[in-house]
Amino acid sequence: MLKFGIIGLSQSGKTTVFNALSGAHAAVGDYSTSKAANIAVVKVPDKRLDRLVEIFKPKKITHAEIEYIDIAGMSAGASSDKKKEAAYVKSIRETDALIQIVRCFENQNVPHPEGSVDPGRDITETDSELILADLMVIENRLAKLEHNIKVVKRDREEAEFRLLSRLRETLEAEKPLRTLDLTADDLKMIGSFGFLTIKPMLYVLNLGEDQLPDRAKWEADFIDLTNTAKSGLTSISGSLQMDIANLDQSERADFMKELGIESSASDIIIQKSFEIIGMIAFLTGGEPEVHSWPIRKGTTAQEAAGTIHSDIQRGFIKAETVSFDDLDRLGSWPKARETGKLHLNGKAYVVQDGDVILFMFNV
Ligand SMILES: Nc1nc2c(ncn2[C@@H]2O[C@H](COP(=O)(O)OP(=O)(O)OP(=O)(O)O)[C@@H](O)[C@H]2O)c(=O)[nH]1
Ligand SMILES: [Mg+2]
Repeated sequence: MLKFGIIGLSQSGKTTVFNALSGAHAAVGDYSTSKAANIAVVKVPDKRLDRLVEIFKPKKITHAEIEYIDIAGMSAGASSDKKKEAAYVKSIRETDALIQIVRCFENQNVPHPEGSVDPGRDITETDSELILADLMVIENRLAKLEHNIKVVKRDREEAEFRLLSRLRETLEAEKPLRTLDLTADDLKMIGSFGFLTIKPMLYVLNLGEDQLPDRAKWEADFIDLTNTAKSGLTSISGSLQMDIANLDQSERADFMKELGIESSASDIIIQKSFEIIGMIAFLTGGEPEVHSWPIRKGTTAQEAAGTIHSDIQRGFIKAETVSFDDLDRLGSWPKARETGKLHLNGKAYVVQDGDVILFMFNV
């Protein structure tokens, strides 16, 4: 399952947003003395599943899921406390993508660790910690490579040296690695390092209720953060959204309407989470279950089969595929077959968003 880490300075509203996302009730503010990470699994909304339910009348509906981890707060200068920093970096290393909560709200009762509210400064600070951690990994590896190359010249090590030098330049210019255009070969070469700044990042401006009317202006101020496909930006009011998440389904719509809020935090953030990580979903349908499966763009049919079960991947024969739009229009699997909209794809077929697939396999 995809893991998203929620990071940001202490008291920026991480746990509040976590609760808003997951409907959980983790303690916030002064009550958040426990430093264990909060973890929640959240369903990804997908309207296409509703239509599949009409078509297949299944016993069970399963949404794609994302795991959110509220990573224990990093106070300013965490890097001076080696043990704390190591734990912080380790939890981040284990995630697939990051969500950075940026405090914009003013609140006299919640002192900012830096003494003032300054979102730009906080972003720089949080990003710099990650950049430093990556730089350290690169410096160590470069030193080793330099030594090795002196002893024996090896093409592979020289190529790695060149690539890492390029990454170092980027980091020294205080840019995260996600801003680089790296080839598949490059990524393979550096895959084992677990770089932090290469992970997709969603910046979430945490606005006070009073700042909500100026949402567009706040987002415009930070739009530069989204100059790569692997980063995104949104704004919400964390505490309002947490209240919304705590309401019953029936009260929720009215409350949101009253406040002029169109989408819930979970809808906004989950959607954006999916986008920055380059995720799509394929669907499976039948009488027992309709199911939405998250995969990365570019995943082949055989790899996609593996997300369901390793046996299906191993014994893969064909993937019978119809696009959601065709199935939606035609209304049934037999109809899709009759009209030639059902395609038999081999293992190298690149799965498209919304493909409805029936895997044929042999074990
Ligand atoms: N006014 C206002 N207060 C907020 C908002 N979001 C969070 N707070 C308050 O800020 C305080 C800190 O929120 P938390 O969610 O605990 O922050 P955190 O980042 O998890 O803090 P640590 O885990 O200690 O690092 C709490 O008292 C929240 O009620 C908001 O949108 N508006
Ligand atoms: Mg917290």
